[in-house]
Order: sequence, then C-alpha cells, then structure tokens
Amino acid sequence: MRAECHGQHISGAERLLPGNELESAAIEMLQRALRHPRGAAQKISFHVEAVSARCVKSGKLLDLSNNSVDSWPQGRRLANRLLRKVGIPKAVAEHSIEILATGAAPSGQSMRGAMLIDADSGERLESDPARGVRASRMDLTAGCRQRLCRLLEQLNLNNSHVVEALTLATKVCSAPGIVAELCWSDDPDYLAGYVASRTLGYQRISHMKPAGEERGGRAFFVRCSKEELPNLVAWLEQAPLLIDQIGLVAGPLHRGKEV
Ligand code: WAQ
Ligand code: MG
Repeated sequence: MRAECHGQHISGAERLLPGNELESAAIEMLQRALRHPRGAAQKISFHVEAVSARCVKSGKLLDLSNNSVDSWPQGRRLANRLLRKVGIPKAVAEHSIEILATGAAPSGQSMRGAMLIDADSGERLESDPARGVRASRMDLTAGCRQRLCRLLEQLNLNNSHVVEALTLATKVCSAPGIVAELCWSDDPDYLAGYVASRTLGYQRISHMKPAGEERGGRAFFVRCSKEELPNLVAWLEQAPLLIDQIGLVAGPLHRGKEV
C-alpha cells in the first residue's frame, strides 16, 4: 500500500499473506492510510501480486534489545557508536545520520524507501534518491506474530511500528551484502528508531528525533561490488521471506546512561 498527499509520500506498508487473508489486510491498510498522523491521503494505491509458495523462504526474527535514552542527541550518539561497532567508519556513520536528519530526498523531505550507502566510502548508491529502495515481500506467520506480541507486551512495546520494523530489519539484515541498517520513523509523534545487523540484532533506541519532526528514514549499509548491486536490490524488493521463529526480546541496556 502507498498513500500520498499532493505528490508527497505519507505512508506505505507491505505484507506477505495467504490469499484468504488479503481482504481483511487490505481493509486494515486502507484504514491506516486514511488516518495517518502525517496527514489525510489524497491518493492510495494497492499493488497485489501472487507469489509462488515454493519461492517463500522461512527465517528467524532478529533478537531485540531495548535501549532507553533520555534525549534524541543521546540516541543519535548511541546509533553512531553501534554503527561503528559493525565496522562503519565514524565519518560515514555521522554523515548518514546527518542526511536522515536533514531529509534524505532531494526535496529535503523523507524518501519513500531507503538509501543504499557504501559501508566504507559513504557513497550513496540508490538509483533514485527520492524513492530509494523499498524492502518488500516479508511478513510473520500468524503464530510468530502472536508470540512476538505477547513478548513485546511485557516491555510495553506492542505496537505496529515495532512489529513491522523488526520484520523489515530481519529481512534487510539477512540480505547478502548488507552490513547494517539505521532507521527512525517519519511519523511526527513516533520518536524511536534502531540500528540493526546480523551480529547486533535489532537495537531499538527510544529517542532519535525531536517531537513533531517529520524527517526520518532508512539507510541500508552495503558492502558489495557495483556489479552485484542490482541483485541485492532485487533481493530486497522481491525475495519473499516469511518469518516463523521469534528471537529474544531483552530489556534496557542503556537506560538513561550517557553514551
Ligand atoms: N523499505 C525501505 N524503506 C522504507 C520502507 C521499506 N519497506 N518503509 C519505510 N521506509 C523508509 C521511508 O523512508 C520512511 O520515510 C522511513 O523508512 C520511516 O518509515 O522499535 O515507523 O514506517 O519502536 O515511519 C522504528 C522504530 C520505526 C520502531 C520505524 O518507520 C520501534 C517507522 P516508518
Ligand atoms: Mg511512517
């Protein structure tokens, strides 16, 4: 689903579902597009495509750690430190945070998808800097969703932002050539974000921007040759992944601690 208002992206969502759940999922997505905190949609598009069950891979969710910070500057410093832990140079980490903070699209607004950033040089690799790359065709099985929601409940984190972001990050981090992901929401009232990688898991950070800020986005840090890039993009956008196992969900690592 994709919702726009006068050409500006408001929200998007992707699912991978058994055919008999399509109708209810479409209604849910329509309701969400109509009542989005970024504004009322003027145009809502649905794209529905059959995927052969044979092509669907299964997988396990990343482990989630919840880092509570006192302020968004502290959150961004923690994100920077986590990115460096997975080998992203300091200058590349800092620059990527700065780009998301100032609006990654050429218009100075949020992009519709993610930036692809060379993990060593910091060069932007996506072919369309307004659209970026949208990860798609990933979801949780009904059982996995139920187990995850029960676990998140205990941390007071059971909301659709967390469930969807954890699902997306799991697919992105399992892609060949992806080193890490950085994200924070573009919704003015949702201030959290995360850094994720295969080794770090999903490191949730409670504050990544000031209240009311609509600039947010995603950076996928890439280490692959230019020739391999189209395959990576095709994998992110098209390879179906249905997650059927949950990972660990852990409490705060950095509650109120200066980092
Ligand atoms: N693929 C690539 N980029 C995407 C996708 C996608 N499928 N969906 C959204 N984006 C980009 C796009 O630039 C959006 O502007 C930006 O990410 C933010 O999207 O643990 O809510 O849906 O509490 O606003 C993370 C923290 C919340 C969750 C992320 O993202 C938590 C969030 P949003
Ligand atoms: Mg949003």
